[in-house]
Amino acid sequence: MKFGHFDDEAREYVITTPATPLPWINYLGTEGFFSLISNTCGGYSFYKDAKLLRITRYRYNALPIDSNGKYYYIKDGDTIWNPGTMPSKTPVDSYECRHGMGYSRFISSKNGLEANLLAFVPVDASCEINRLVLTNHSDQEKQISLFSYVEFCLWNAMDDMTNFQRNLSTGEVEIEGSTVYHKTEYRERRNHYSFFTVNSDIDAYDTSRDEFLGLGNGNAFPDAVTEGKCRNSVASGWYPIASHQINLTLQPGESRELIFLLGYCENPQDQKWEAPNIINKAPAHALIERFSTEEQVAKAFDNLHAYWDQLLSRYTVKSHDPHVNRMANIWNQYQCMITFNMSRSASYYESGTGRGMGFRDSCQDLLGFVHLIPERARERILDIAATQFEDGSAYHQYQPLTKKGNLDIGSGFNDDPLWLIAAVSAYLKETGDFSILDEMVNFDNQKEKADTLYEHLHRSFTYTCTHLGPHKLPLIGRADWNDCLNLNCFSKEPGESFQTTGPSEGPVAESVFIAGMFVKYGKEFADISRLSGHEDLAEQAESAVADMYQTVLDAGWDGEWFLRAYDAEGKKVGSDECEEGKIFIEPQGFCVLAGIGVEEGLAEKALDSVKERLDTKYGVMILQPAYTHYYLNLGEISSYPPGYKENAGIFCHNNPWVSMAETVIGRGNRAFEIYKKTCPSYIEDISEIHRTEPYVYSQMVAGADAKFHGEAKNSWLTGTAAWTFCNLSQAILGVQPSYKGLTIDPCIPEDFGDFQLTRRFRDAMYYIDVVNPDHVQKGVQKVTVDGKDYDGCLIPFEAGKKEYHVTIHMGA
Ligand code: BGC
Ligand code: IFM
Repeated sequence: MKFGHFDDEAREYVITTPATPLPWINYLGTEGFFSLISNTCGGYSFYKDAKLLRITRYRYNALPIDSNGKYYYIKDGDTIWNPGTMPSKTPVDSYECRHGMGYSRFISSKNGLEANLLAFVPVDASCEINRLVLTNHSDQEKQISLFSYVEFCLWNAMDDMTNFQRNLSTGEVEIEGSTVYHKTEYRERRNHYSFFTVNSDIDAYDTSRDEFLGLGNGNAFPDAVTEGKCRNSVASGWYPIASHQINLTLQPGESRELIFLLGYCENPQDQKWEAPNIINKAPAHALIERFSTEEQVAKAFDNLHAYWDQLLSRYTVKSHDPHVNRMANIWNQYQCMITFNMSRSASYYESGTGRGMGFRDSCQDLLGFVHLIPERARERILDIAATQFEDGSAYHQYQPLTKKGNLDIGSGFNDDPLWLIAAVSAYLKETGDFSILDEMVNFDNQKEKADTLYEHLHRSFTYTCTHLGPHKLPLIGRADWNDCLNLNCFSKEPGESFQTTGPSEGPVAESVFIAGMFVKYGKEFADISRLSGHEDLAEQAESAVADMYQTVLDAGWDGEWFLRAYDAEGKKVGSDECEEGKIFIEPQGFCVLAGIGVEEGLAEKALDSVKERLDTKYGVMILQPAYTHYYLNLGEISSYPPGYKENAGIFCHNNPWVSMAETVIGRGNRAFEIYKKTCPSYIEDISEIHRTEPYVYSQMVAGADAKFHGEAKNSWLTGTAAWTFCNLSQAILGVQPSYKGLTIDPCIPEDFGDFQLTRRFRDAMYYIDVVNPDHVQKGVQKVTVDGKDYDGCLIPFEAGKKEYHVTIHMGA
């Protein structure tokens, strides 16, 4: 069952009922000012950091679900309704929500009045524009009152939810014409404020929530709206809001366009402490000036379109499969941008108050983003690397605003360092910009401790070499990619946090997954070293990688698949010997991706075992059999009921690893079969089972052991976005950036047919035609570049050459 449909031409998902199984959201904003917006107008805004600079308030665990947002109430006679239906939930006569690239549009009508609300954040301004067009389609004159509503958050969202003894006394606002300024904290910090304005005269306003809603009232039917009269209240402490009342008379057929603007302003740093205790309104006035006319707003919206046109033109596919085209050309890339911007901070499943940027998460997000805006990828890499410690280990998370490591979580996830190599190698391949390696980067953000980015990579690599366990496999530390595989926590008592460090952290548990990573990214480190003139280190790295390869064969192979780990007592995890958790997905995917066991015939065996033991119609599960009870020696993983999350859920993130691994051994049919199972567009028809947004990936789908097998959770912010984009674009469709050029070597299902691709690579455009007359799954028989036969699939990049016309003839 569907709750809408794709409009590929407009690059929108059109939701046709407000009653989606869960709020289906979108993100507005590209760099600083961001908003989350659901299909019923719920959500919130923040500037750069969802925890520290939260502009509007959201309520978690709220009833009704998703019941705070930027709302417009229309009072038409006795009827009160909202364009997105919330919060009044008054049934409307028609409803449509269109989520597009950086904007959302709500078109609904009631009693002959149509509301068309467009919400977006301009590409180069720190504000959200809400353009509301009201049209009277009835044959009677209408006299209506319109009320806007935003509830301000007192900036630090965590503090805002907890520290009431202080916060109920700090709220301050100021009203100037149609503009409500929210200036709480300005008294103390004098550096930022927000405002909410409209480009029209207003009849009244409110800034005190209690006055507007009425004491003890929810926001569905505010007293001021029911009575048709705002109180002109000026908040002092308590709960500051902004509401404008605008009374309108609309003749039959008449429209009225209103532009609401929620802005965020900062004072220049040097004014910070000298400014008197009144806000400097100049930046707000300048913003309001820029977006107060219909033409200006139309132009800003066009610019947003142009921004996305340009980004999405960097990689385009035309195949016979509409799902592939839609995901590759639109939604998968869009989600890669969102995960790059948000990391794991703000979604409807991450409150924006806990996790900020993840070291491993953001490094992986870069894999799917770097082709879009390489300059921002560069900047991000340097930020991430600056949270690394001198010994190569790293803070697991950091705060987006301060860019400082998160002390509460600390370090100790032993896969983290290697992800930095993954990110940097992807950047180098995409851009050829080796100068990044010479950038001086701090350790732990301390100026006195700095070295080149290359040296950071060297320390990442060395960290694994110097942290090997009894089998010479990498020590797992607190966990590897699988956060919940806490093999050193055997002495933890029930109720103790999994995240604490201390004496219970046993030193010896080992990870075969990290070994796979080390082989894969160790080779990259060797290549980077050689290409940047560190031949001695390249050779050392190659030899360490070769040793690890052998170690995996000796101590990491279980007979039919790769072992997962050894626990703190040296017992196997993910082995046929285990009663539960006999096989895990991660090492099968990653070891094969690293090339381990391909020549030895083990790769095929491992992937066959995955198909036999982990496959379901909704995707590949992370492990089997599920853990049915809690294991002290395994940690958080067994705390989940069977089938959920890391305990035998379908973790969408590592499905592409297995799909890509299949392409390593040339099985395009199977690679694509795996791709399809979790692909949003392919499973749109089962939205009532899947439940999360059908246009983006979710982190997890409940596995076969779960009561709600097939139900997804945690949409949007997941490494799945980047990895599936890599899988589809690089492994299946086969266009892989490499240090010297573009390698083109598709691995597709037999019946996939021919396809065309365009790919911007550095400053050139590649126009690629793939023909497959013999319907092979893999294999390139002939290559032509600009009409001339060419030897090999690597088409070297030549400086100055702006266009490449490539034909790839696949064949046996
Ligand atoms: C979750 C994991 C997550 C981890 C983050 C755990 O509670 O279950 O999925 O990766 O927290 O540190
Ligand atoms: O690898 C992690 C990721 O960092 C956060 N989400 C869950 C994954 C698996 O535990």
